[in-house]
Amino acid sequence: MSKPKVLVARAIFPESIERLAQHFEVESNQADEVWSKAQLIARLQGKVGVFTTGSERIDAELLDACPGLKICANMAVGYNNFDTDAMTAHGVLGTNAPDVLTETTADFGFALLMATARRIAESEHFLRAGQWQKWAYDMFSGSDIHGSTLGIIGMGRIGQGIARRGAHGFGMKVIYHNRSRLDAALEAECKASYVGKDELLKTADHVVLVVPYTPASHHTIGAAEIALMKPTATLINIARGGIVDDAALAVALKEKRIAAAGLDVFEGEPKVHPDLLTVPNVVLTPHIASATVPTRKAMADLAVDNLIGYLVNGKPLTPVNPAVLAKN
Ligand code: 8YV
Repeated sequence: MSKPKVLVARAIFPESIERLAQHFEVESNQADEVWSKAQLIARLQGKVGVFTTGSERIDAELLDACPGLKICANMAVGYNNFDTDAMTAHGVLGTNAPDVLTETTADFGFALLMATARRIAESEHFLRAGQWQKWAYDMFSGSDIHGSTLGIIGMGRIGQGIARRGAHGFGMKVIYHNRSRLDAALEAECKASYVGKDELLKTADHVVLVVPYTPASHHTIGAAEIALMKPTATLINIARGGIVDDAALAVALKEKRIAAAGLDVFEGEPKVHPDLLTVPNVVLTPHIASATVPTRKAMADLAVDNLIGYLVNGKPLTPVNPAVLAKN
């Protein structure tokens, strides 16, 4: 009997493909070509499953053109590349990769915060450019992390990880804003207090964004929100492009309305707003918050486990639209 066919849309660990090949006929993209939607649709013909990253958009147009598709397994915790309503309507399951990246991503959020507040990237560029001629009392003075107020917008698993690092490791006062308040035990463990969004923006020395992207969270931070922040504040976005209005942020950084920003995600990435590339007080990284070898392997493993779990055993591990399972 021939094996069911799956597509791996981007280059991935060879061992992930080997695991899939034990159960499926696999078409992969180890050349890591960036396929257009039409190319993705063409490759999906005859496939029952697809291994996606956050880059492939799965929407009604694609689903209409791929009637045999049963599951899209994302190697990402975020799944704003999925139109989950359309997927559910088409009976296509989506899965994501939660938990396995929480601590790695929280580490990175903290690293980006420290690099931004202590002007590490900016000063390193200065040194490399041969501009360091003498020491000066005010050279690259930044803002303190220890003892400062950390404001976290989006208090899911990664937000909680950042809160723990700030409160327990650096003696920070942690405030947070979230769609729903954490239960008292979790608040106590994270040493975090719930506040309204405006209060958080007004009082935090460092604001870290960790909210999922949805139409409702689009431009959570724009010019009006930046205007509430302290002129000495830093802003960190490890959530998704589109959570921050990048054009408004570039203006605010240029005019020093806030001290600095650290961005791992961008509106329309991999393109970056040109004005962000010219302001010195921003640290820019190419969407690498989850990028350690063990974590990326764990994320890939979970996506593979979801494909095998659903297509072979009928039991996906981390479905994002479980209504599809109820229908079957
Ligand atoms: C991924 C991420 O590396 O998991 C997420 O939501 O943003 C990153 O960890 C990226 O989406 C590529 O799949």
